[in-house]
Amino acid sequence: MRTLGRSVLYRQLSRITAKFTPRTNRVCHCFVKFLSLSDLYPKCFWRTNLQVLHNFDKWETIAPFSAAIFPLFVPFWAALVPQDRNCSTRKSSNAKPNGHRKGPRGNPVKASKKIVFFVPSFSSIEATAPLGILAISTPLLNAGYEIKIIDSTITPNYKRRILEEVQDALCLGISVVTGPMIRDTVEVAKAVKKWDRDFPVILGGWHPSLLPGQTLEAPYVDIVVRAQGEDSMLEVVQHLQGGAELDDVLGVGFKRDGKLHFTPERPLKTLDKMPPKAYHLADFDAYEQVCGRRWTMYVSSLACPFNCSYCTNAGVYGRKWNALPVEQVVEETIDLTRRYRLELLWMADDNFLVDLERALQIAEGLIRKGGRFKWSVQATTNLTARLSIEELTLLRRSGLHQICQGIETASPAVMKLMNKDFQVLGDIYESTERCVKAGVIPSFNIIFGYPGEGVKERRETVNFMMDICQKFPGAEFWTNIFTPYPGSPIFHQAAALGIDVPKTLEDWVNYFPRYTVLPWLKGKDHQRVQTMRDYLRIAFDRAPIAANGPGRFAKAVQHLTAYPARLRLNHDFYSFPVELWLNRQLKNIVKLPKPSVDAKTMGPETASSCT
Ligand code: B12
Ligand code: SF4
Repeated sequence: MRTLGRSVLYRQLSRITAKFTPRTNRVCHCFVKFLSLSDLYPKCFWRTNLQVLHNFDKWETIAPFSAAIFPLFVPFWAALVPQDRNCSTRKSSNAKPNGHRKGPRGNPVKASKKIVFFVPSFSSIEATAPLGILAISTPLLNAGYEIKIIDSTITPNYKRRILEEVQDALCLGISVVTGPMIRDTVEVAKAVKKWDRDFPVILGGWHPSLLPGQTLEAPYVDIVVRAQGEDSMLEVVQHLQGGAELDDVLGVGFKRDGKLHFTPERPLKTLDKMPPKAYHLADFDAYEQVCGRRWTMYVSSLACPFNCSYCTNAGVYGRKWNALPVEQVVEETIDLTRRYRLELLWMADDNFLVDLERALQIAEGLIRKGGRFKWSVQATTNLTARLSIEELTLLRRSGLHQICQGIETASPAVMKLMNKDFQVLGDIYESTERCVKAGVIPSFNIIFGYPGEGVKERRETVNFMMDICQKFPGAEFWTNIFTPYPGSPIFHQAAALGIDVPKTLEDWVNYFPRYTVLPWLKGKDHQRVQTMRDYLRIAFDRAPIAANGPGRFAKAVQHLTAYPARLRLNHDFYSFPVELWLNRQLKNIVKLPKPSVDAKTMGPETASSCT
């Protein structure tokens, strides 16, 4: 019998023998192992027989006797279950055995009400609860399902834990973003399929939403859920349980007769129509241990009215900005932070300041109701620039401590190419000054290597960064290398730009903006930009969410190296990077926590996807 058959067998066997004494249990296991290794009978045979045995409650009494005579009855039993002869240990069939429920490939699945979710680790120690999974869990819980979440960020033996948890579950759901998260996803999905190839594996989140076809092509993926998953996931599991086909579930893809099928898109729902997220499922103590800070994300508004050419947002949310009512945001955030003793809320809104009035009312509400937590938002530079010093002070009083803004470039030419001409550099200076005065950290993101960015344009950006940081101490910058994400407007040009676009789900593992190598930014040029980014990292202070960052000693040395780093950046000189070497040595002495998926193990040379 194949490994697959054996695993099904053991699963059934453990259920039957759960109530036995350990000794009888061991004897039964050895006996069945012996028979199964002899490869005498197909999987379906074992499954049917064991199901019969499962319903027999005097098993304990007759076990030793039946063990002895069991082989004699085997052929007769087999004859009694002719309908199951259709199934094979080698290839799944679409025949629906009488009385059995049907999985995505037409195979029988269990009637369990347990759903297992896997969250592959983000390449970051900014660890907290996975909002996507908490969002889709609420409708499932309301419908009586049991949820088990395994997040590899906080679960050391996550693969083993998943294999244990799926034993009595209906399906496994995985949440995936393009990039290193796919590595754990593939590993886990393959392991589950090795255990039982008929066990349904469902992928949802940004990557499957943007590339549903390619994701579903992977042999270890049965179903993909596109975009918002709250309603789709509930319908999928209900269909799996009822043995129904998924054709009438909107927004999903599935396999039938070896072919991929996709249902029409599910219309997007506005945020106020969505149920609250099941935060109570999150193990905040465990996240705090990894991250050093007790925090979570909260979504108060959805989508963004802009359409920057490198961004995937419009591809999923279609620029239809919508938001929760002010009172709901105030009540929920205060309740959330009190209930779970959280010190920080990170608004995962794509552009929090679209409705300025609303933002100010939230601040007033938090002050009035006694909110005692820090919060931070993401917003475009032009919308941040609308805030007066009084308004920023009000926001600060309510706990707002940081506004993250995607400048991405300070070159007007590249800004145009990025479809970001709503951004005015002069305004950024003024709003940064006001932020710093009001005590709100202005935090900026930069993308290097955008198509059309040459040495001159890159220099414009670095000069701008240096200027801002020197004029307004406290302002911070985070940099990345351009990575064309599927679903973004620029992605259509990727092939024409010479980018070798990944062809399979697994190929996307190394797609990561910290290391991307581009046809126009490779070899020595790429190395130079990476070294420059390293100097930008140590030249000015920045505060990551994770408090488990460098200790005081490491920070002191960083301050010592900051001055030479700024000199280098001002003069565009990066040879003999001794300060970086010093920093690295320090990191080896002062051990920092590491995420379980560490993209830093990928050198640029392995980031083949964009070369
Ligand atoms: C918070 C966040 C982060 C945090 C995550 C913190 C944490 N511990 O979770 C941090 C800062 C670490 C982060 C890092 C990165 N991020 Co990010 N991040 C986000 C952000 C702003 C919010 C995500 C969120 O929680 N949303 C709220 C929940 C409710 O929505 P959701 O996750 O989309 O889930 C819904 C559906 O997708 C679906 N769903 C989700 N999972 C599942 C699973 C199943 C089984 C099913 C059925 C459905 C389903 O149902 C949910 C409810 O409707 C999004 C932008 C956005 N608007 O979503 C970007 C976003 C996800 N990030 C993105 C990127 C690119 C990155 C980075 C590469 C950035 C970088 N420069 O390093 C890294 C990737 C790191 C990695 N994974 O390897 C892109 C992803 C694009 C893509 N193609 O995948 C996004 C979309 C931003 C953008 N517009 O481009 N990110
Ligand atoms: S990058 Fe930011 S501003 Fe631009 S479309 Fe995406 S979310 Fe909106």
